[in-house]
Amino acid sequence: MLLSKKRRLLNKLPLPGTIWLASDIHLGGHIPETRQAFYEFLARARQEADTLILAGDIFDFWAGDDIALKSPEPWLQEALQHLAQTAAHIPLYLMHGNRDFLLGKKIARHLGATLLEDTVILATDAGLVRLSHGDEYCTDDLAFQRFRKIVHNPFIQAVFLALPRKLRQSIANCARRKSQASHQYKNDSIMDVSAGTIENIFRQDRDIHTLVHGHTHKPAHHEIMLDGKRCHRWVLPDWEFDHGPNRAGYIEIKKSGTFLHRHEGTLNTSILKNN
Ligand code: LP5
Ligand code: MN
Repeated sequence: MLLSKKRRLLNKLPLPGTIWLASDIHLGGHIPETRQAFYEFLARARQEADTLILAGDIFDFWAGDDIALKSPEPWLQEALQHLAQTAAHIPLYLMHGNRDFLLGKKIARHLGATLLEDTVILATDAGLVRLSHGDEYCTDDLAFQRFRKIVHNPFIQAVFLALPRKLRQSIANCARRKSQASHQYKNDSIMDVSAGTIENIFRQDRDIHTLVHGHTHKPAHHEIMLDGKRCHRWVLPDWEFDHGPNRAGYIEIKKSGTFLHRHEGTLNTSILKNN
């Protein structure tokens, strides 16, 4: 009984039609080519999708809605305009990532978008899909989970958001530098999702056969048999057109199935899982 009650507590979002999901674009002032590629993606989504969900790490970091609403840098102003234009055409949903967990209701309202909880169950034409950014699944990365617990504390967030804008941006930049530095000494495997955590998610809820998440920058479709249940884990691609080989992509969910569309270098590939 607890389980079904827990499931009922998870936000269930009925989304008929064609859903496009993307994450880990890490929009910032330093990546003009990536921004342009993303704006072209948004224009296609407005034409071809019924709903667009941006599942976290949309921005390189987010230090408060007030910065975007009162005095955005030109690149951010432009990005917000493209997002608002998209939300004016199709329902746009935003989810927190580990970079932009401070995205608030004010900016969502300003864009005409809806801010989702950190985990949501999508009721789609292809069945139920559990969606989250994915950083919470990286449970082997104890330093990150400690950091995450601290910065998700409402009091800590309130104190941070009350700081002057410049100080918040310095702290965020410092956090970004420390994070990048910490990757040097972290084993790649602990920066991926924990297999045990993923299995527990599927075991906890018999109705969930499909997980979608981003964060790990390891786009793929994983299929696992668990207690006789065929389970699918889809990982969203990250986006990069300014440093190194181009990469991007999105997941499309519709009646005919789930598709992982990837752009890598000059290659475009799609993986399809029929329902
Ligand atoms: O983000 P990425 O891909 O580099 O790595 C992530 C994890 N790192 C993070 C940290 C973010 O990058 C920081 C983004 C800016 C946040 C803005 C607000 C900051 C303050 C808010 C207060 C309410 O998420 C990384 C994982 C990796 O994914 C893979 O999963 O390993 O985890 C870490 O790097 C955690 C580090 O091990 C320890 C924390 C470093 C940050 C310390 C911040 C100190 C603040 C500075 C004060 C002057
Ligand atoms: Mn992330």
